[in-house]
Amino acid sequence: MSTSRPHQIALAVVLASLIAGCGVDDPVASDRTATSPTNTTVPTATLEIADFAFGEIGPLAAGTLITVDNLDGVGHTFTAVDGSFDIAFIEGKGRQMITLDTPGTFEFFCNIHAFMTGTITIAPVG
Ligand SMILES: [Cu+2]
Repeated sequence: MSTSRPHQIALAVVLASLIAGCGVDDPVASDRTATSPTNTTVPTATLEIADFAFGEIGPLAAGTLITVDNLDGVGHTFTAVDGSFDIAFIEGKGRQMITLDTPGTFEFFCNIHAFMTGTITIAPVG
């Protein structure tokens, strides 16, 4: 009978430390929630790839989060001619994201199908 007591005490200690752990974590979680509104102000844009061609993408503000959406069944890359950015592989029907922070006009191409080209302009913020 009394042999089960140490078990119960150990369980109680584990539960108490788990509950205490949750109490410590909660303020951190609410801090993260409090800072999230600033994250939602990041501008976003989508660049589609379809039929072995890049779609149009207008001038974007520096820091825009760009989703490159590959609608083709084969892989492509999103590669700057000057090497300033490179998504080395976007699988067929896949998508990847990249943030371009440096203002300027950049020519890009697909490193697998070099005939796929485009131009993107990144405008300075402010
Ligand atoms: Cu390609």
